Amino acid sequence: MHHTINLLIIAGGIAVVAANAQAGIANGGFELGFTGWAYAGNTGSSPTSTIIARDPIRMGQQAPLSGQWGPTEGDRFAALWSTDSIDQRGATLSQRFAANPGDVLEFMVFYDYGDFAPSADGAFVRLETGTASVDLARFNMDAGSMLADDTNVGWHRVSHVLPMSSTGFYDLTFSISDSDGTFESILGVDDVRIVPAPGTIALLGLAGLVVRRRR
Ligand SMILES: [Ca+2]
Ligand SMILES: [Ca+2]
Ligand SMILES: [Ca+2]
Repeated sequence: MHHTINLLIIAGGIAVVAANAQAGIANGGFELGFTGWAYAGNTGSSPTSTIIARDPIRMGQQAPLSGQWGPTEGDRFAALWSTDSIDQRGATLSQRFAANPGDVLEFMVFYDYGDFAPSADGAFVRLETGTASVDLARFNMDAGSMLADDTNVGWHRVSHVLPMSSTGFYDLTFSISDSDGTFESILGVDDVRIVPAPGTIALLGLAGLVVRRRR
C-alpha cells in the first residue's frame, strides 16, 4: 500500500517537470540577436562578436586600452551601452520565463565602466517574482558597488537558485544608465540559462527505481 502512495506522489512530480519542459530562457546565448528578448535604448549596435573596451580620455592623458570583449558562448553576446555616443542615456534587456522554484538561473556578465568620478554610470541585473525583487549584480548603484575610474569587471558567472514566484513566472532584466550623457560604459551578457534543480533530477531517478521495483 505504501508503495502505491509513493508512486502517485512521484508521478505528480514528473507531471510538473513535463509541464515546464519547454520553459526556460529563449535564445539565452544571443546567437539569434535579440529574438525572445524585450529591449530598449542603446542596444542597436549589439550583439556583435567583439567590442573594444571603453576607457575614458582624460585631460592630458588617455587610459590604456584594455583590449576587446568577445562572447563566452557561441559567436555573439548582448552589449548594453550607456550612451553609444547617441542621445539616449541607457539600455534595458529583459525576458519573462517559466521555471520551477529550486531551478538555478545562470548567466555570464561583464561591466566595462568607461567613465570616471563623479560620473558613475550604473548598471544592474534584476530578478522579479511578482512580490519580490532581488538584484543579482550591481555596478555603481550605491556605495557598496562603486567602482574605481575606468574599471573593467571581467566576464564572470552568476548563479541564483530561483525562489517561489507569486505569478508563476520570473522577470529578468539587465539595465544600464548613463550619469552625464557622455563617456559610455558597457554591460555585457551571454549564456543565460536555467539549470534544473538537482532535486528534480534525483526525483526522476527515484521514479525509475520505483518502477523497476514494482516489476
Ligand atoms: Ca553567445
Ligand atoms: Ca573601462
Ligand atoms: Ca558616462
